[in-house]
Amino acid sequence: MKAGFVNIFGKPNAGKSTLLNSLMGEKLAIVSPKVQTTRHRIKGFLTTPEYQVVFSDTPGIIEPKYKLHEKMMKAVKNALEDADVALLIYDLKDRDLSGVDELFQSMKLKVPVIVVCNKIDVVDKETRDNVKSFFSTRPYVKELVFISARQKINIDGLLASILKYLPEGEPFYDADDVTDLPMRFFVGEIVREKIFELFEEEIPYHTAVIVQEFKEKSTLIKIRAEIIVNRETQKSIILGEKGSMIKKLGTLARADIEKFLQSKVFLELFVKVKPKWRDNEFHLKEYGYH
Ligand SMILES: Nc1nc2c(ncn2[C@@H]2O[C@H](COP(=O)(O)OP(=O)(O)OP(=O)(O)O)[C@@H](O)[C@H]2O)c(=O)[nH]1
Ligand SMILES: [Mg+2]
Repeated sequence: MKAGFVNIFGKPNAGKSTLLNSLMGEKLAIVSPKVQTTRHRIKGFLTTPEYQVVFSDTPGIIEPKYKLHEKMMKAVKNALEDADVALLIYDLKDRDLSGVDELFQSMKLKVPVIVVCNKIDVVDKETRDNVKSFFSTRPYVKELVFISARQKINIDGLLASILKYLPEGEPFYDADDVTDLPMRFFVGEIVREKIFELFEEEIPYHTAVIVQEFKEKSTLIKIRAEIIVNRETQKSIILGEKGSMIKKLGTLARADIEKFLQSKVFLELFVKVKPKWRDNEFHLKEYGYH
């Protein structure tokens, strides 16, 4: 039996969460075209009779500007420390190849590194060949794999490479478990994903979501979630004219939550203003950023 931690790292928007979902064959992590979507380390357990891979999606690596960012980078650091295999994701659309290379080197990984070049579906052969010859000369790269996380191209090839480096060992988690995070975490994330979808500019970055109530009734699950924002103006944007936006948000979120929980859901959303929550140790803790 093989078992180990395979942790996914990279710059924001590289496709880490999309990759976690493709490897798992189900949607665990939220995805958006904007940077800094993921704020927590999210584990997914892929178990067969031969192996258990504990995948971890992590926030994109950034220079922290708020305490929230510091917490996010702490999650990355923790994942750096317990990895058995590291997947370093490079977005083939990212022109700053040497910057990415510097970042990857600075991580000083002592475990096998697989550089995963993502978004193969949107670049030409010349770009691919250039990237290939570039990474082939880098001493920290054990293996180089080209994929499309979104189009699910070469995910099996990547998994085969991962299994080569996965250590022998007993499973860490129950074969029936897919993750160690509670349902209410994923519910909050789905609401956050819809906020990324519906609102422009800074709104998603000033927002946190906490699920205050999660009650399984006989025919449905009753969920009450709070959307935290920094300012009154942001609250009124989220509410929209006569509550039109929050209604839209609730409809979109509920559809996905029902799919995820495979149950009917009654979803109540509230908006609360907590000035400067992103720099407030107490609030961050309250919203799950430990
Ligand atoms: N064309 C293309 N787009 C992709 C691919 N994989 C991911 N994307 C898109 O890239 C964007 C970012 O994807 P995410 O999975 O959220 O990226 P991430 O690395 O988790 O981003 P952060 O959580 O912000 O660090 C989304 O719009 C995805 O749909 C791919 O293989 N091809
Ligand atoms: Mg992500």
